[in-house]
Amino acid sequence: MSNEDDLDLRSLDDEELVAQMHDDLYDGLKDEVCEGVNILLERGWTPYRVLTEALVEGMRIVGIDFRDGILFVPEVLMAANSMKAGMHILRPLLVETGAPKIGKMVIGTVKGDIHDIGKNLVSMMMEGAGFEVVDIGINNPVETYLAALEEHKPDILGMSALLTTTMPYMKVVIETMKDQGLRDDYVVLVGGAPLNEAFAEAIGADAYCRDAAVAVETAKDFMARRHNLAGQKAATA
Ligand code: B1M
Repeated sequence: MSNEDDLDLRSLDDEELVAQMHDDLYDGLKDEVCEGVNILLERGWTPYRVLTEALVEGMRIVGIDFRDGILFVPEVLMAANSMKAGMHILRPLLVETGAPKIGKMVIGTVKGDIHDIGKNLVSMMMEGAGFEVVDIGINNPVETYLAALEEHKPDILGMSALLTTTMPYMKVVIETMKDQGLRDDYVVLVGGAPLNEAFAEAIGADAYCRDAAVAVETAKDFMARRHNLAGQKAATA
């Protein structure tokens, strides 16, 4: 402890500690958030539980006050950086499962949109489930998506959008894929807070993924279908 006013996070029970971590995330206290993550891991929490209950829930609270004009961009950026620091500790633990590679995904946030926490989380969880993930970052125009598909030849294209103003750009990407005769070569999964199933269907995506866990399950499902199809074709050839 550096001074007498510092709170000893270790003295808190799990519930108090998680509540304190929500406060620390809200206040953009990166070191404290990281310390909390480490303490919960030491107490035997799974990385996924720390991620969802301490970090994602904390960011949900930040989102509400951002929406209501109580927090502004600089504060939210600090909260986001604290969340990223916590995710950085969890990443190797979520990713190193030793699972055999079951498919490949290119993922990126669409043009005009710089939100990347959710996308990063999806990437981590997908890697942990045995997918090879090529993350092309934020603010991607259609050309960047197409170049990444050409270069990496994935099974899945994942797109993320957090703004109602940027989500329509997903349609631009899908329509361009159609125009170039590429659409059916890939499974297209989309996600982000303002999306829903009806939107995904309307733009011609294969599925909407509500969160990272759903993204993993959906991706696995599509890979299994692809393998079954390939098996059937081989059997009838
Ligand atoms: Co922004 N922002 N933001 N922001 N921001 C939102 C999205 C907003 C809802 C806040 C609010 O008003 N309540 C609002 C959008 C409103 C709207 O469109 N109707 C908003 C706004 C308005 C803005 C600016 C315009 C603010 C301004 O400048 N005036 C600006 C836009 C910048 C831009 O992109 N051009 C802006 C900026 C920022 C920061 C830079 C400060 C920061 C981003 C930092 C960063 O990402 N590096 C930020 C943040 C942090 C948020 C909130 C608070 C949190 C987003 C987040 O990280 N959530 C957000 C409020 C909210 O969403 N409730 C908000 C945690 C994350 C784990 O969840 O991203 O939903 P999420 O991801 C989930 C699922 O959605 C899904 O799985 C993830 C994990 O479970 N998923 C996928 C996501 N992508 C997927 C892709 C897939 C599958 C699933 O592919 C297969």
